Amino acid sequence: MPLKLRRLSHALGAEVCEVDVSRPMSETRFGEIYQAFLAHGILLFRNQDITREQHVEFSRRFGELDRHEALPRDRHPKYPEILLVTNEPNPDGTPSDSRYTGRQWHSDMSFTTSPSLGSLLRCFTIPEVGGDTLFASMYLAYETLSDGMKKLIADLHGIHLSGTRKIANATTGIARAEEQRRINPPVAQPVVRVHPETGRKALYVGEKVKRFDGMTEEESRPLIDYLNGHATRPEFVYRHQWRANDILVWDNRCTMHQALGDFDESQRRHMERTTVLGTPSGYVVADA
Ligand SMILES: O=C(O)CCC(=O)C(=O)O
Repeated sequence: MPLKLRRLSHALGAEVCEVDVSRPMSETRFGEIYQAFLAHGILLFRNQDITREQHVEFSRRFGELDRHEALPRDRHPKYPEILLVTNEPNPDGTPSDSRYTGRQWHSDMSFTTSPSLGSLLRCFTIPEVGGDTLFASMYLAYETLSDGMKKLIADLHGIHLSGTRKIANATTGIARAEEQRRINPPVAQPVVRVHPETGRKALYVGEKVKRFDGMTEEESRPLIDYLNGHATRPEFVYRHQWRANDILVWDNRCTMHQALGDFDESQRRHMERTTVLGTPSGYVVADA
């Protein structure tokens, strides 16, 4: 039976219907899923009531998994391949470190020299309303730029910082951001990346970019803001409304995403992510 897909938006995304990711899957069937992943940028699997072991096992089909050495605070205590994105307080009652993860446009692990190929986020608990995630097609973002702009940005490198996030509570957020920057020095990434598998060019920016290498922050800011604003125009974006047991897989090489904080923070939102390692990209810079 051919793989059943339902497109999620004009720009990107498809739901894979009638597949249980915890069941044994042939190479042929996984090959079809992987081709759909390359074609659509994000894939949604609904109703996946699976164990953490099954989440990790299915993720490994996409490639070697990150053990999240760069984000030690957010790792699951028993499963280093799983990263927590949760507002459930810690066992000692202190607020979770990861409760504001992803509240800015980004592509996972862009602040390292091996940025992620893809991520698989599983939804456990979602607030009554809100807590959606936005995804943008960075292929469309690049392809719709003028020839002049494409020429201007062709050789630019953006300096990506870890731990730059919009935070409601400055106290815990600042300590965390400082620790993350100690572990992850700034990394310059090409502003235009060629997708290693599809060969298509994609814009590679986001809100972690502080400036362009060789330019001041003041000089860089207007162009960074322009590119981020252009990339996240509504016509390039899919907004995902989560249900418990959704698994969403995204290709970090041609999409970026942002978790929205538009929900009642007294309600629980608990997600768990695996991160597939990508190919080397970018270089460390001494000074951001
Ligand atoms: O919680 C979400 O919706 C997205 C989390 C996120 O941005 C990430 O895992 O990189």
